[in-house]
Amino acid sequence: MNEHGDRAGVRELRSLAESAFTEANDLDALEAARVRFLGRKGELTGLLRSIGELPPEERPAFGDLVNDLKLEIQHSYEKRKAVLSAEIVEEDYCAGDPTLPGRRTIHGGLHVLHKVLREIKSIFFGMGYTLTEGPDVELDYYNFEALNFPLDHPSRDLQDTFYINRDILLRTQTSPVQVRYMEKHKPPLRIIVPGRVYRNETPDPSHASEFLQMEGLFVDKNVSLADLRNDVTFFARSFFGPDAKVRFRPHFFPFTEPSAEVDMTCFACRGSGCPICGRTGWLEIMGAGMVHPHVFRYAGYDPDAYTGFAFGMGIDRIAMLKYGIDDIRRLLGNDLRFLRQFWTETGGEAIE
Ligand code: 2NL
Repeated sequence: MNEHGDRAGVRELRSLAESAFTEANDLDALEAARVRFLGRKGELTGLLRSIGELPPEERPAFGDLVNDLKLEIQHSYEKRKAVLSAEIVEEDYCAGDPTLPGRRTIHGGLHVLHKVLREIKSIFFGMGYTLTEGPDVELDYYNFEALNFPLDHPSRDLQDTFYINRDILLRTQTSPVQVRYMEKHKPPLRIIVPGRVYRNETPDPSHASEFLQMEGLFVDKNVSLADLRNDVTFFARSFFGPDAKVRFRPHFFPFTEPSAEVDMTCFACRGSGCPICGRTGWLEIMGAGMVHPHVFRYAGYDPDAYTGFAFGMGIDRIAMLKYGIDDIRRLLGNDLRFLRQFWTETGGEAIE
């Protein structure tokens, strides 16, 4: 053991161990090599025991050297073990017939509502809109007052709105997010606001107590109804097809003036009339209008300096139109037999 007492001995032991591990061709041989070098009665232990033969002042340095050596040998052992174990796994794989088809795994897909929302968002991103979101639980102030709803407006009624207390409610539309955004940002702005909204209605095929809405808001100097028409038409053609025509029907919302409901030529019959469009040739796709000056004042904008348009659409409704779904409650039901119909053939897309 005397030759182990110097640095040359340490180096020699390391290369001996390394070649022993490399030469081990299976886990049993490797284990034998491990016992030989790292075992309780192995070479390393012998080396440590020889510390007694050294003069006391050399012992600490020698101890450090042997400990480092032990770590290195352990490391090369672990490396070789990983290699040999992986080979075993590979052998197992090849034991079967590699030409057999793999087992099908069951995995999810994107919900049809999210697929539709994703497509709509990307169309508006292409037009330069950015996205913003806000709370589902809102103040009455942002949901109604700042949007120019009169105090006695019917939608403020308990019948239509889920109130948490006198001042707090579940938002009935995503517009309160735009009011909050205008308070913090100066024009020009171009935003879309998707989110869940809640209405205390008796559910039926076209009404649910919650649904997805997406609103848009564009504010700058000299924004006009023609700009609104342009963006809405571009959206309809991108989403439903290049032949879509768009028309505005006069309507009333407290937060826009003038206001309109927006129809598009039926994508199924191209306007000639069919069961999908109720034989009118037209489908309603959203509500829209020019932002009411009162709403600008509430948000801190000067209505003499700026104009803007806004629109709002029910994502559920758009999804129902595009995919021929006849009951909005299907979209909340999570019935996989129903939802699977809208996954892609490969079994769906990855979930965001
Ligand atoms: C609909 C109609 C609409 C808006 C939403 C809006 C927001 C602000 C100011 C003015 Cl901050 N207007 N939003 C405007 C017109 C229609 O939604 O039928 N949604 C499902």
